[in-house]
Amino acid sequence: MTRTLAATLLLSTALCLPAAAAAKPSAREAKAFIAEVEENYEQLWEEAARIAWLKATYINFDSNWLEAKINAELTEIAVEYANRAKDFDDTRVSDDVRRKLNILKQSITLPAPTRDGAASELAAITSRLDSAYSTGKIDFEDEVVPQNQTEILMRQLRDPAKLEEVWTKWRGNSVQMKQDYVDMVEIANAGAKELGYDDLGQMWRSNYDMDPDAFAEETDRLWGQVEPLYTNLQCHVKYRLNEEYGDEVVPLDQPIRADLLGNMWAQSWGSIYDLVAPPTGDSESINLDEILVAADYTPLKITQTAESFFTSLGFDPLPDTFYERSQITKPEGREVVCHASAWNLDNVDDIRIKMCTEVNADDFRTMHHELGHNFYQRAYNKQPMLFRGDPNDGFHEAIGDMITLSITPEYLQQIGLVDEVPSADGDLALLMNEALEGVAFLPFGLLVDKWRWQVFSGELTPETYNDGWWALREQYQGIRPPNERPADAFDPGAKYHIPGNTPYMRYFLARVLQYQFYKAACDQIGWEGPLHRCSFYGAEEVGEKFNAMLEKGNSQPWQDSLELFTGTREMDASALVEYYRPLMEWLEAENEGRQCGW
Ligand code: X8Z
Ligand code: ZN
Repeated sequence: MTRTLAATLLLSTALCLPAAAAAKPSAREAKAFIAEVEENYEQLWEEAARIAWLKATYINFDSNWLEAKINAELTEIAVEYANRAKDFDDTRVSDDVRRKLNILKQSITLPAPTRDGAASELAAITSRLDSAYSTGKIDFEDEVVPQNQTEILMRQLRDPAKLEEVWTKWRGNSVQMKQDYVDMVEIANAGAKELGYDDLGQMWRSNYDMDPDAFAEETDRLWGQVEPLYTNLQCHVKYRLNEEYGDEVVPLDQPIRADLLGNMWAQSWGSIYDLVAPPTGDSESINLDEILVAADYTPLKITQTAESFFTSLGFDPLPDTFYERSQITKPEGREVVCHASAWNLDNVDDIRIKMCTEVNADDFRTMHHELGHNFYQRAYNKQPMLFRGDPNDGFHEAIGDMITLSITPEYLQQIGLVDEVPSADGDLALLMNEALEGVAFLPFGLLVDKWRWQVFSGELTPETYNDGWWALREQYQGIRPPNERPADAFDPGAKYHIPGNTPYMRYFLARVLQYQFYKAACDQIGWEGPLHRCSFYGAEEVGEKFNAMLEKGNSQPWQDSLELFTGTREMDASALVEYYRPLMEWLEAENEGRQCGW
């Protein structure tokens, strides 16, 4: 079927060419072209999604083969469509058609050049890279440890030598990815250039309803808003780690060793909360890890709890097929991609998650994140095919994260997970807990694509990939590797989104948007207390307004969608800064006289 479909597309393209060359194509032809694309994509995306699901939940030779084949076809068609869309650059068309033409030109994550075989080569490489990550394993203490368990070790271990061992061994797995990555960059860059971009980084940055250079400046502006908060948090954490591990492991005049922060990539630091906790006064601090276990939560119960937050806002419950078809826990006896993701298999309501859920606070949060994707996908499923998406990829990542900010002690009490709500004395503890996720993440969220932008532009070469990575890690995060990195190291490959080729600036944007959405929701319910205590659980009026934004999908510029829900047209981190103000004041006092910065 797919073969026939591809043949049809090529044939119709060939028939179009003489007309396009002879005269400027008409608005009517543009409309007909879009109708053809949307009809074809409706079938093709579903087929590709079902194959991708099969591969992600059952990695083997054949599923890799199928995935590479369909991805090659998809890339070829997408590039073909992008080129045909360019033919209408000078045609006067309606706003909707223009937006769809732009989507076709800008939204290919990895374009291939049109030369024979390029799309297949690219697809074979990307399938290999993705599988190499997910099936990676290390030997540790006489056991073979799979990828998702290495993450758990980094959360739980406290012995610096063991942490260094796990950290280093996991990075041994990505050495094999380097050549594939280099080849992939070359092919995809050539594809971007053929489509008229300087390089793939510029193509990625062009997808934000603004000039690509202005977008890069926008990310720096947002970082500038939050940098003082991050610098203060980093400083406090460095001093507490120094108290725990001593001067040799944590010298105060150096960036922090990356393996000591309770996370494989030092991107969120919630697991070392106990080491950095502020005083809680008389109130008991809330430890969600312990609470979930004590309350006999299961992965399924975590899923249902997250779902019920959304239904409390007036969203319809998830369909039965969600529970029948999702991968909620890691299956036995086969290889899967454990990195969490949310899917819509038929672009309508065959929505699912794929996770290897464990009962802990991290996965409780991730579950809300993933369901945010699913509820968003279902909200925009009545849009035309090309508008079924978000207008700015930070939106998709921010929906569930906005909900997680509503997981306040009052909310946990409402759902029976805690008996008593801590007094205001406990606020600093709560804010610190949240900051180890929401603030610690910010520079990481920013730098992953800063690195890729440098790779795609050629500013970094394969010889300097790794040093360039660590230069950014030091510059933005103030961290350093625990040992000298070998010449063949490819440390970026140890992070899923690099071999998985998922753009990452979206997560940085989401960390900003999440607080903007949250503050707007709190304003809508008339909340007057400190921002961090607001929960909009059960507020159907918020759900209604939120849904009005979500159901627009990608049919309008993100500025319009943002304005619809928040009343402002700019991304702005001041809600985040307001949320953490009490913590910032405390951190500044703590850090007085300390050697901050790096
Ligand atoms: O990849 C994810 C989600 C799936 S979209 C689990 N996140 C980023 C990561 O894990 O690195 C969520 C936070 C950032
Ligand atoms: Zn996500």
